[in-house]
Amino acid sequence: MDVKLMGVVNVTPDSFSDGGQFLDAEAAVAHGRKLAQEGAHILDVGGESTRPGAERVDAATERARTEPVIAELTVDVAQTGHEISIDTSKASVAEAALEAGATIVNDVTAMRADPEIGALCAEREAGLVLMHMQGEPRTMQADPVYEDVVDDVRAFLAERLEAALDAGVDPERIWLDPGIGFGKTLEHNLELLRRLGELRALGRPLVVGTSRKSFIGKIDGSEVGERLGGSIATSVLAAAEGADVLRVHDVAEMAQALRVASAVLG
Ligand code: PMM
Repeated sequence: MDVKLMGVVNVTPDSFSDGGQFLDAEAAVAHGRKLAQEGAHILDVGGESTRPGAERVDAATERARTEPVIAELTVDVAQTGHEISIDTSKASVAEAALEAGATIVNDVTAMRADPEIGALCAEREAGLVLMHMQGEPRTMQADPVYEDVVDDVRAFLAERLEAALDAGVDPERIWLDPGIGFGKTLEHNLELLRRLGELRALGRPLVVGTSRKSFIGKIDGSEVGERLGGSIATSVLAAAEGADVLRVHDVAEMAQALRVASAVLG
């Protein structure tokens, strides 16, 4: 399994998984360094929570949270070789992040919130992660409905991939993500993980983020801080189904799980 790890560095007061922990820039930088040393290939820095029900943050706040953290983490890149992504849906925040040293934009709205993100990535030769979400974070868990969740997600990602190519983004630098937990019931999430391989037909590498998400708690009643086992199980299975990048909070544990799973599979 040749899979890369994207380590999560949330600089937000309210992310569902680690909200408030790293709001302080110095703490976020220290956390990012730790994840890089543990083997993260990409550090995903975010300044706006996308948790279900979250309110939107203005661009200035988001930028003030993320830009200094990215600038600091960029200094280490030569040593650890990681890339930095900015988890944002706003072109102005993405632009500041790319200026500060990020090389990938991770957009959970797949350029729907701000179409300028495509042109920006094209111009700066940046990578772009396009994620599926039904609805928006404030309302997405209300009553998600699909005809066939895998077919619907695949059609959406195919359309967004075309839009990114039309904007001039380098085809080799586009990743696609089914958006586990974004406008999906437990069954939808499980179905997507089970049939993840079908999304390979899109011809682009897949990013998958299950880490600490609430669907794990729906299975066994675990609280957010008690979901490492479920995060590992779903991530290893996603890797076996063909995920190329796993977005995770616990990099050291996930790296070990993947090493061992790879050794067993041979
Ligand atoms: N999940 C969250 C935030 N950003 N980006 C991508 N590409 N994929 C995800 O699954 C994803 C994301 C929510 O998790 P967090 O609040 O723990 O960061």
